[in-house]
Amino acid sequence: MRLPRSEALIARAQLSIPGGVNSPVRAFRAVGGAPPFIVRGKGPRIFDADGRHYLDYVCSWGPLLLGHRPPEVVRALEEALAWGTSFGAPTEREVELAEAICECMPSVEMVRLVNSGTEATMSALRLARGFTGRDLVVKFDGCYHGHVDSLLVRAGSGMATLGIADCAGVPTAFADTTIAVPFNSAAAVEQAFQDYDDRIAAVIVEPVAGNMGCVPPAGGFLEALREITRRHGALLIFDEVMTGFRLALGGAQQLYGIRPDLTTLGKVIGGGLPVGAYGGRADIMSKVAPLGPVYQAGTLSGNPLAVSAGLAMLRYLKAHPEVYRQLDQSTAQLAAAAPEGVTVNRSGSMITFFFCAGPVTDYAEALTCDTRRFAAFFHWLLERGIYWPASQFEAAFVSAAHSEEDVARTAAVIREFFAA
Ligand code: KE4
Repeated sequence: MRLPRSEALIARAQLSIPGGVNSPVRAFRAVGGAPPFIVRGKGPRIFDADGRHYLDYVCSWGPLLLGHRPPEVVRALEEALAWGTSFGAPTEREVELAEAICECMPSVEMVRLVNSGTEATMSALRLARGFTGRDLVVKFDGCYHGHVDSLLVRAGSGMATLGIADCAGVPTAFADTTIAVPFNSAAAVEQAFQDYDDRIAAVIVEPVAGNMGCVPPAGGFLEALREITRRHGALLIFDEVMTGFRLALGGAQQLYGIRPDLTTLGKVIGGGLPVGAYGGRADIMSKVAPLGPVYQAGTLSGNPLAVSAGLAMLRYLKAHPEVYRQLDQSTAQLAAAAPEGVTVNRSGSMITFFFCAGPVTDYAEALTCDTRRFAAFFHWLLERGIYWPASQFEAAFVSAAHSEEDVARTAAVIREFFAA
């Protein structure tokens, strides 16, 4: 499929931006071809520089649970813009967003707003170390928690997409503070505590993994993490940057009934603008400056525009809980389009078609997939006006703006691929 304007734009972009993109997975390196340059979005659709449009199942990598330019968010932004863009001072609006997050996620007794998921996880790790006085952190192969130095170890998302095992530029001393074990293996976590016991500050996990493709937790896995960390005096951190407010109003922790010590958030809570957050037990959060000795700061943290968009999103979701049932039903329709020999994992409106016989319960199994066949799947969809994540190791996202007809057409195009 030729996209002359986008092809010219990516060539131009590469002269001033590494790879022509501001985030690696956007470069289409794993699937080939020039990425469409997007001009605008509306509802479930995005429109590119060559006049084509697509049903969008990337949804800005998760934030756009209500699709592009939902009226409530646009209105909130217009109102906020009339007052100013940034003050570097407290505002009532950021208190309202913090209160909304705490109300929806009871484990979050206090929360600090930042500007990205990476800032959230980086800060949560520092806080866990400061609170426990311990240095080591357990993470899971294939999970991705943003580009935090010490967490770029056996990470998923763009690192899996590009086949980067361990990131250059991360000092060995930093990487050595991370113990990476297989996802869904409580035994491996138990062993890590046998080996390093009172040196482990925290276990950080995507409660439903999305960055090796979608991999839900095995039965009892999250409960085991909760029990093991509590028994060893370590903190349990749920990285809900992707799952928070997407899988349920209370996130994965509501779905699975687990109360983590800390939670990190992003994506949906910004309504498409840059917001991240970390929060949890008040006794832990009380260690954060200016209350305590764990320092974290940010020029644009709690930015009035971003916070207004996020607050409008959360207020809408609180008033319309039926959205989650709709999202689940739409995504189930897509899952039903997969034939034998393809493994579909999904949780709520997160879904991945793995090109292997399966099951896919961890990173090692995800890596057995036929990524060339995934690339063919990706382009089959793109050429037919469906914009899917450009990597086997990413989750696709359905929005509330995708109509029954949109989803039915997408399922039909997927079926055609497998029948071809
Ligand atoms: P950001 O710094 O990109 O806002 O959030 C980092 C992050 C943290 N935790 C989880 C569970 C995440 O999924 C992410 C970011 N997700 C990727 C998509 N898999 C962002 C897309 C990109 O890197 O361009």
